Amino acid sequence: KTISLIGAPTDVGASVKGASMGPDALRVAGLTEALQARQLQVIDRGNLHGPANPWQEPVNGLRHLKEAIDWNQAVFDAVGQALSDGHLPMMLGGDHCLAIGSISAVAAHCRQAGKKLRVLWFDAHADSNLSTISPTGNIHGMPVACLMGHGPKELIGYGGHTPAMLPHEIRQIGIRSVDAGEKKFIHEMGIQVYDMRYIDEYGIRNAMSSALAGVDANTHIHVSFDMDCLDPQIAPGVGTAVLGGPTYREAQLCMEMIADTGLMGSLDVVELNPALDIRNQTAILAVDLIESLFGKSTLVRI
Ligand code: DIR
Ligand code: MN
Ligand code: MN
Ligand code: MN
Repeated sequence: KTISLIGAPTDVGASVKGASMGPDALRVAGLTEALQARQLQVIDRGNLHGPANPWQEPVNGLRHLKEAIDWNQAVFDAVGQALSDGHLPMMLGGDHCLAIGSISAVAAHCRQAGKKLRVLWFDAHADSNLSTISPTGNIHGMPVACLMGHGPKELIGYGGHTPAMLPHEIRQIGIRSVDAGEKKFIHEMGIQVYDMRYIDEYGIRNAMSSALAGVDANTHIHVSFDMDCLDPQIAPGVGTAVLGGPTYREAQLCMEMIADTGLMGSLDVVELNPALDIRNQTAILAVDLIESLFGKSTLVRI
């Protein structure tokens, strides 16, 4: 399998500056070389282009809507192209609003190929806001709602199919910051969330085996990895850090359990903010976890 790296250097969906530098920080941390060392073919497509960040206040509850639409269109096209080339797209963010375009493309691909979709959404946040309930107007807090058809019409119609994703197709892991309106939305939609309390009580292994339950040979797993999922002690380079995330070992086990399925078909790595990082350690950690996601393990286990 060939991996297509697609850089999406923007922070239009956020209100903290710096996630736009994420793709290059991952390259500097040796992403391509680490994958090649695992005998994987890598094509680095470079960075997509899109509008600059105008740094404006939200309008009707949405910050930078026009810019987010254009960036997501670029991501949708590039991820769709990689999938139709038979490659595994790895979208390097950029902020998490870009998962709208990325997962819309993956969902379209799954519909066409007759595959089941399972999205594993690693995040400290639920990203299920609506313009009417969001405390910030930041679109990186809204991709899950948009993918389920709740959002501005331009953000919910990529590929001409709304909703792109159904609630039963996603599992959220590591969640610990949910706004009041999001809580209601998640409950009403019936989204399965393995929040930090679940992980504390049942352990990361149970959370992951439950999140992976029901996947089979005909399932396409998409991993949407927000770097702020991780505990800020190990991943300080993010714009909206929240205390109390998974440890290094817990994150490794998540990656290894996904790798064991052999079903991952696409990946987002988002919200890395090099401006807030310490000597690129969060990017280096991301590369380390991505190696595990692609099968690096301490021992031969099978
Ligand atoms: C908050 C923070 N729930 C919002 N969301 C973030 O602005 O909607 N998502 N940081 O990644
Ligand atoms: Mn997120
Ligand atoms: Mn987040
Ligand atoms: Mn109920």
